[in-house]
Amino acid sequence: MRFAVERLGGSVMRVLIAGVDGYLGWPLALHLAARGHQVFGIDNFSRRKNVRAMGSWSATPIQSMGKRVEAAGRLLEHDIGFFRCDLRNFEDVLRILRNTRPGAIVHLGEQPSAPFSMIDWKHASDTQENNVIGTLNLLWGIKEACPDSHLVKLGTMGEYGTPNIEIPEGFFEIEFRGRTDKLPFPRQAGSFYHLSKVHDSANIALACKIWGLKSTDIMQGVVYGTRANGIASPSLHTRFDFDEAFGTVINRFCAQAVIGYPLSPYGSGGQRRGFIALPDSIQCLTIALENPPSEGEYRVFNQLDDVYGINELSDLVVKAASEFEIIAEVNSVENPRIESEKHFYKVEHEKLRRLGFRPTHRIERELQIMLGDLIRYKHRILAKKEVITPTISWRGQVARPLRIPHHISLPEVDRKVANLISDN
Ligand code: USQ
Repeated sequence: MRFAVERLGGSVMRVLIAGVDGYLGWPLALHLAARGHQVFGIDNFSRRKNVRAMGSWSATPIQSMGKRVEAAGRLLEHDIGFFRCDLRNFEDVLRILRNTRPGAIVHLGEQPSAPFSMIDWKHASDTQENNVIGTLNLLWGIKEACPDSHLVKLGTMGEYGTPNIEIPEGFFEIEFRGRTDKLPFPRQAGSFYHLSKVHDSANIALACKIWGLKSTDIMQGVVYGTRANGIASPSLHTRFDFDEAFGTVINRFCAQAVIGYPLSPYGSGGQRRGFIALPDSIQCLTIALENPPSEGEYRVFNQLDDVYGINELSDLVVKAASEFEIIAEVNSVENPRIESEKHFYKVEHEKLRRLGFRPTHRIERELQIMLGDLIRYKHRILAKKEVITPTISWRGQVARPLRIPHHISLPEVDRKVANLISDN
């Protein structure tokens, strides 16, 4: 079906979210719909499959996509369109872009876990194929179907690594042997996952340069939290992972505290990273969408609220847990990754603030909200507690036998996709 392409008033847009079933995708869909945008989502449900393959599940019980869309309609009067689609299938991507003709596309549809990409060659190559080819297909699809639309692409702060100088927003002035230039800041990724996003960035910059597309490449820090605007009822929950591959560090620390499992800083815990709470990530993506770059522009935003050390975070979670009368212990484990544990880390992150980004809460408040929510789902974390201990090693050895089958393919292109699209 071809959607009616009526003129939308003011700054209201048709927005296509790739990865709408994910941790960020679903709350972003609710938030954008509440702001009056016409929202369509696509997903291949690989996140659900891959978390299942890790032997885990979301601590917050989440609904099927059909029920999510139905609940958003019933409870919030949002009309969110959905297509099942694998971004690796170019014909399907092109057909959806032609039918929906979005003014903006938010690309969150990638395999997001560094440990998952380090399991073995199969997971490394599946991650890079899914992420790099998926993004390349979107770029070619946009060129063919909707070259004026704005691509908001989720990159990662991990593209830059941890250099011994301040990290600028994408580009820096450099003087070398008497000449100066403004160049992309060097990328030094630490996993095959993070490196897939480096490749994406290079492809997007090229597409903007040669075809005049416009894109915002978001270098996002580690996200944490259970809530965002619009999650008005348990049937609208977003997912919350805590396993060693898909759980990010603050989320894992909170889940660990709730079930009385020691918090797990890796190594000496001196690693420093940028962090942003879930509602603030949604706020920033919305700001990027509603303030597009000009034609042909490739711009980079560093999207984070603040920088913390891992030990500092475990202290904050211990303190927040004590307010719920939970005595959380900390027990650092041998670092399964190869990364600096003591390093300089300073990040420029002004562009989003200049466009109006204001953090919703201090981290202490966000931790209270998270712990309060997770206590309700303690039984679900307890039921899967064996997925918490890290077993995937960057050195290629697995600390103990993996629970997961050795060669999990990301899902094959689902033949139902074509039917679903022609049905619509
Ligand atoms: N860490 C611990 N203990 C744990 C888990 C992690 O000390 O139990 C440490 C890691 O060693 C690392 C830091 O916490 O130094 C961050 O690890 P993470 O698993 O929270 O995040 P990371 O693997 O870097 O990836 C996550 C998301 C990814 C996103 C990235 C942003 O999974 O999709 O791109 O955060 S960033 O880290 O800024 O590159």
